[in-house]
Amino acid sequence: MNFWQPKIETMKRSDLEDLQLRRLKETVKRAYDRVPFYHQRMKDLGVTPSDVASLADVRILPETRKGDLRENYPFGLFAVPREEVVRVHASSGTTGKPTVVGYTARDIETWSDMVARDLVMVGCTKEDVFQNAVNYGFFTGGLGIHYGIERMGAMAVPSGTGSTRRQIEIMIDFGVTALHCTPSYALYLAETVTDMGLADDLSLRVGCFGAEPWSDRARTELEEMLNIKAYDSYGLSEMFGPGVAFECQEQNGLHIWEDHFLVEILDPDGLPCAPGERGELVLTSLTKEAMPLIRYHTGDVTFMMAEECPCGRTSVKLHRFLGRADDMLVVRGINVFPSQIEDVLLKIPEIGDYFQVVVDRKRHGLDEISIKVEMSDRAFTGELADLARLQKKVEDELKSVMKIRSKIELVEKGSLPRTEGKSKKIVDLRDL
Ligand code: DLL
Repeated sequence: MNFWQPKIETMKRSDLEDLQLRRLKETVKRAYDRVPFYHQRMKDLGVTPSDVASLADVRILPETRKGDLRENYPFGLFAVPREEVVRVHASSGTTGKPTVVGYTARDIETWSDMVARDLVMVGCTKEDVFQNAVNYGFFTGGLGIHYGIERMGAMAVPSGTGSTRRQIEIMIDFGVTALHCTPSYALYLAETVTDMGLADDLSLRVGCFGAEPWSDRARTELEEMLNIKAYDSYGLSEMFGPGVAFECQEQNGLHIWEDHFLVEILDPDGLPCAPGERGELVLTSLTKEAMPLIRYHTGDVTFMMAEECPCGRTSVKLHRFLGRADDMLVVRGINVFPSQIEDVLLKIPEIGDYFQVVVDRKRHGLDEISIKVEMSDRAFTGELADLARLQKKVEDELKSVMKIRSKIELVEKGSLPRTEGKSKKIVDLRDL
């Protein structure tokens, strides 16, 4: 079996919970003593660090949301003096100020070990040549994975993003065996290498893909096209970055590293969900020094999987992410989730992997959804009657699920924009 920190990864639940409680108390005290924001929030709630006596007491603690990071821009939530912060990352977000996160030297160590755990868990060794094809900047995916690769001893190939053909050349010339990038970029790489007729020249065996949701169908395609096993990787800048939760070789749920995070899944009323019940993932960091966060609402929807994992790791598993709590579009008063649209599209074999939803408000004031959908190669007969039939089929199936009609525009494979980072599946043109 492949373990990086076997003692922690296979720790008895009761020992793990003792460790969590000790670390929770330390974190709460650190936040209370050193971060004015948390001091005030706890004072408002009438709680002090000594009120935390069990893990369940997390529920008496204040909650944190992305807006709190923005309001304390840039360094207001740091719990250490400036000279102890050795790195910052930032996420641009779609509106307003970016959110900034900071790390002490020990935070970087903790994070590197966490990523090393993930990579070893999926079977990587020092023998691997590991290409990291994501942006190396403020985005945590670049340096975060890079440090993990170096930590576990594989050879890091920091290709970053851009010039896809060159990336493929490097992959072949260097004998790259493991790849990390976003799933949308992986699909584009796979398409390009297939078009170049070079798929058989690759030596890839492992793919780690994350930073955005991706479907099981995309997994199957990537595994077939690149001849790899593909693993889901979850993380967020506020909790170090990538590496927070990762699939093991079972490919059935993501182990979340509970020695570093206390996990809650909450329903819309803020009540805890039982295993199997979907809700929002809320995390409390247990080891972060520079910027501890208490009950941080990730906005990501998942559920806890109760069963033990055959891989021997004892940390709880999260189901692959089902979308974002705040991703819901309200169109003509009806709630529409992009993941619902995706579910419908993925079941139609004539449809390819790319779609883009455009919501617009027309002059007469009604919202309209139009969806550009790429066809798969095999569906494109060029016959107009076939196209019209397919268009109607997609429209009807979407209508039955979403309850409102959408306009489908079938487009040729390759015509929607490909991306090197996170893809943008929703374009909302309404001025709301
Ligand atoms: O995306 C960190 C990361 C980098 C994860 C590389 C994995 C690989 P942020 O830019 O702060 O950090 O975005 C975090 O991305 O709250 C989710 O909504 C989404 N996300 C990340 N991983 C997954 C995943 C990085 N595997 C936000 N499945 C998170 C679904 C994901 N959504």
